Amino acid sequence: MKTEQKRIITYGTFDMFHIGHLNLLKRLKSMADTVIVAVSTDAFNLEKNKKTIIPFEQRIKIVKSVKYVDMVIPEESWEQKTSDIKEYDIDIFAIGRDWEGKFDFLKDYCRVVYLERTKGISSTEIKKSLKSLLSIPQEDLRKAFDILEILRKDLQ
Ligand code: C2G
Repeated sequence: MKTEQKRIITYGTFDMFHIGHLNLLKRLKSMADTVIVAVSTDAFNLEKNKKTIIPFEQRIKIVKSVKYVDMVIPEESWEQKTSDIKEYDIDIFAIGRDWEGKFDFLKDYCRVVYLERTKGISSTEIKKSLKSLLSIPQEDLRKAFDILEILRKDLQ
């Protein structure tokens, strides 16, 4: 007998897509038949006080292309979760443990699961390491490029 098709939803910014995001989406696919991902719009990220590098149109395309994802929708507000769960007939709401307890009110509508995050990687960490490059003195950067130029010529 065919078991009922389970549908799961998650929400997130998914900026600078990395292995932490991929692990989460893979985990969702192991928990349900249909995986729906609501990707935060740039406007909603402003509301979340979250600065992003990659614009929404690109972030949602990247998430949609992940083989574990069946459908993507925009996340435009904090309030949309309840109506999304009803509209898309969701069985499980899942999100990383960094949100532990924040969405327990959704238990009235579906199962709520908080998943382990992947250690050692986050969009914030990536942005911090990119920013640290800016602290390298111009002179040192110039020397580095000069060396690279020499190496390039040698390799030709
Ligand atoms: N994540 C993870 N491991 C990491 C980094 C992120 O499992 N190393 C998970 C987060 O826990 C989240 C998802 O990947 O479930 C997306 O992470 P973010 O883009 O940082 O999502 P966030 O900005 O927290 O948005 O309404 C909910 C919010 O929109 C969640």
